[in-house]
Amino acid sequence: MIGMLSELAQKRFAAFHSHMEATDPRGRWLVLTHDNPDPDALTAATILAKVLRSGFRRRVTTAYRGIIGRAENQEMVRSLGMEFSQARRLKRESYRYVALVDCQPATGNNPLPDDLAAEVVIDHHPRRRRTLASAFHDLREDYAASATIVAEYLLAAGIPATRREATAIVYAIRSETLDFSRGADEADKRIHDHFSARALPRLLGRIQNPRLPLNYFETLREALANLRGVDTLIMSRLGTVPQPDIVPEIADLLLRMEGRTWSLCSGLYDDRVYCSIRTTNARADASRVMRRLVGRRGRGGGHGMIAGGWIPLARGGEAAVPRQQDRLEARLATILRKDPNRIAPISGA
Ligand SMILES: [Mn+2]
Repeated sequence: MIGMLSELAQKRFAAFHSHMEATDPRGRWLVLTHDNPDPDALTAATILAKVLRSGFRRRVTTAYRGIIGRAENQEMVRSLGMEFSQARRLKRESYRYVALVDCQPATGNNPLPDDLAAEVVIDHHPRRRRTLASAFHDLREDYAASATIVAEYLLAAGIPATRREATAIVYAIRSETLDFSRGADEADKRIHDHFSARALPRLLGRIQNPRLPLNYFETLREALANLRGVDTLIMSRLGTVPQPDIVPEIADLLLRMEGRTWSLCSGLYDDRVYCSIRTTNARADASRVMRRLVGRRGRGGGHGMIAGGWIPLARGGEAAVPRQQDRLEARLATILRKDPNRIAPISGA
């Protein structure tokens, strides 16, 4: 098992191990994901909790803020028996240590207050300066999934995974890489293949093809009715969405259109206009594009070919959203050096 870990992975786990030895064994741990967690975040938290419990005998609670929106993700939590609390129902004082997975401190996308330091940060997004203030951080930008990092901890610690945990790891890596169609590291492939043998195919099938609510189809119809584009950029916009994860899902779908290399989708949820961008360009920095797009009033991040973010809903409420979306779309066109005046509706007719 250890043989399949790179030197880097072994070194990082050794560092994690000695860091853990220096923490108080009686201290309770709170493991937090990013808001509206995706399969990678849910799996990374679940597996890190397992490592802390089985490898270090710690008491651990896993939690998130927001909602688990996609039917796939709800099915994953249900069929794999993942246990998560709502962060807002917990008292911060009950926990001695906080670990962040698949996100970093002071980015606005997780429940850790900006003035509190995390004990442990494990992530694969580009490093933020504030993360360096946390006692231990393991950031691997080359990895496609945070789940891969913690799965390596599991192997390094010699802790066997249950078949459900193996299923979670496999699904996290597949969904984060869109079945390996976008950037994965050798480590992601090795971990995926290793745990595949123990994954439960029927549960995996159920998670990948869950039943979908009517509002999913209604949102899809709205997205298809609002297609706009210029050159290789394709965009769509939604009004109020039933759950925010539909926005990146539509951005993924739009990028599959022939001849398009960038996509944008936006939609309103809870006083925020969420936006997602995707690109087929493996050398692009979608995260930087997103941060320029949302500007100082919004928050955004990502890695390589995918990024997400939001801007606050403007005064005027829901009625103001189309104008905000006009501005977002024009701005993205400009950032990508396309003429915003040439943005036009797209139809197959
Ligand atoms: Mn991730």
